[in-house]
Amino acid sequence: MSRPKVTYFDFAGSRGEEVRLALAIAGVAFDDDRVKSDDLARIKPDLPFGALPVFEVPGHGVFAETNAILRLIGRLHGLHPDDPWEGARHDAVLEACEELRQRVSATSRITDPAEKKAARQALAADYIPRWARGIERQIGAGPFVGGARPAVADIKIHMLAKALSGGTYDDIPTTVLDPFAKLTAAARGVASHPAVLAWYSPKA
Ligand SMILES: N[C@@H](CCC(=O)N[C@@H](CS)C(=O)NCC(=O)O)C(=O)O
Repeated sequence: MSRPKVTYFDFAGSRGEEVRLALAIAGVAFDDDRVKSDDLARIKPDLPFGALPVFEVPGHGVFAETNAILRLIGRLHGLHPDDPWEGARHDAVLEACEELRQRVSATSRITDPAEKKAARQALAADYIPRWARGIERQIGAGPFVGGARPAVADIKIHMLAKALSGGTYDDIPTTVLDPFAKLTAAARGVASHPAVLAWYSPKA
């Protein structure tokens, strides 16, 4: 059977990497199509919504919008709840993570350095801790949103935590998530998942 394909930029972060990690944890072999930023203008008109990532499944078409792709992979491979009520709880985490990403990314487009710094400091003082408290309220006994097993919602939490704690954004302290033990445990649980460790281990 032909393999699905993920198309995204060539770096280990953000939306495309969430999709790659979901497939890695699901144990699904896929074509990892990495495009250069310069290629985007050429392929953009053919993308469902003009942006990446996209997920192509032979016989089913090309899917866009990261959270929709994550839910699809999650439902197919036991990484998103079948139960509609529990699914809606996980959906809220996916959407809250995407909102955080959009708010933080928006600061990268601010050209005035002082204004950018102030915007990021404001996020670190208010919005990010509020977001983190909300995420923590969705993690019960843990370590993951749904309990013992990771879901696509946890992959999303991991990717945001990796960006914030990894110093991707100047003026957002890398310690901003440290007070949130449940959130950081979920993120660590994904980072230390055997399939994720294998994904990042040098390929022969
Ligand atoms: N809502 C979309 C946003 C997709 C998006 O903005 N992707 C970025 C890369 S992370 C992109 O393709 N940017 C280039 C562009 O929009 O021209 C999703 O969640 O997938």
